[in-house]
Amino acid sequence: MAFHSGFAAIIGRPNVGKSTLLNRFTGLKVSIVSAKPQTTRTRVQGVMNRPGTQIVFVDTPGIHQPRTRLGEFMDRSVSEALNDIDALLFVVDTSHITEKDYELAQTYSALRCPKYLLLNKIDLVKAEDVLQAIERFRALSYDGFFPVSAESGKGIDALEEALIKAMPEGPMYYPEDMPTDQPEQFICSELIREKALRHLRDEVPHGIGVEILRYEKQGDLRVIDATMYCEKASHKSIIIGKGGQTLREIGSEARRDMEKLTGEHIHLQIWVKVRPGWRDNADDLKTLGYTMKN
Ligand SMILES: Nc1nc2c(ncn2[C@@H]2O[C@H](COP(=O)(O)OP(=O)(O)OP(=O)(O)O)[C@@H](O)[C@H]2O)c(=O)[nH]1
Ligand SMILES: [Mg+2]
Repeated sequence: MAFHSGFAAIIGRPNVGKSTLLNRFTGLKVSIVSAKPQTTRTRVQGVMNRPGTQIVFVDTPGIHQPRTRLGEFMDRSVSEALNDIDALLFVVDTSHITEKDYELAQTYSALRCPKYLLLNKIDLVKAEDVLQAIERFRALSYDGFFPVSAESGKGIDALEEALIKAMPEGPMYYPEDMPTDQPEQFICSELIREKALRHLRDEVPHGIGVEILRYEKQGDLRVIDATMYCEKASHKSIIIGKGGQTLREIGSEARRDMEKLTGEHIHLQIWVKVRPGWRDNADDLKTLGYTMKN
């Protein structure tokens, strides 16, 4: 029997659960998740293998009005993710649907590929609210409306079945043992940013960028040295915290996740540096990997 495969882009406003969904399909944490908007900054691919089918899911940054060059890069990452796709997953947070969701859902309904509207976070709302939400979107030209919970997995099977049916004949894009296009080292830098997003408030975590300076195997140990950039001296002291407490917590949580990811023992050291305006500096963006690869 012929093999079926394709690319499915996951798009939507910030914080609706796109990365959580990608990780669920991949069965592995390849994209970081946080309760703060604009967590994802780049395109991240996660692969799902089923007998006779491979689907490459493409996680994207939340669609927002860019205010910095980093924001513009994020915006471009979304547009580029829509090139040559075989399916579109437009995601909304059912517990918090806004006018912008309708506007975007309408815009993307013009794309010419199978399109699915996902009502995520249904664990947070009543069943009747889900039905009401579907009714409001139903006039738009989507091929299916799926109530799901990316977090609990509810509704995911039905969605998966529809997607598998929609995939055209095609090659295996990734070997079966390769769940993502992201290098392990990049995921490690992202894990540091994820913990920073979780521990820090207001604008501090959004101004953070992480660069890995050393990623080295030494006997049984992997030694990782990372620099965390922030935008102001006052942010640096917040990140470090009283007696170094906050940075220590960020570091040890990141290290635990890195060990889970790599199966290795890890020695992690993080330095914090102030680099004003890096989100608008082309060289800094390049250093941190926020440039288009093609
Ligand atoms: N209750 C509930 N929370 C969810 C669900 N899916 C995601 N979340 C939470 O929603 C928040 C945002 O999730 P992400 O996956 O980071 O959202 P995102 O759309 O990738 O966000 P950006 O990368 O900022 O655009 C996190 O706190 C998740 O744990 C869900 O099905 N139910
Ligand atoms: Mg995300």
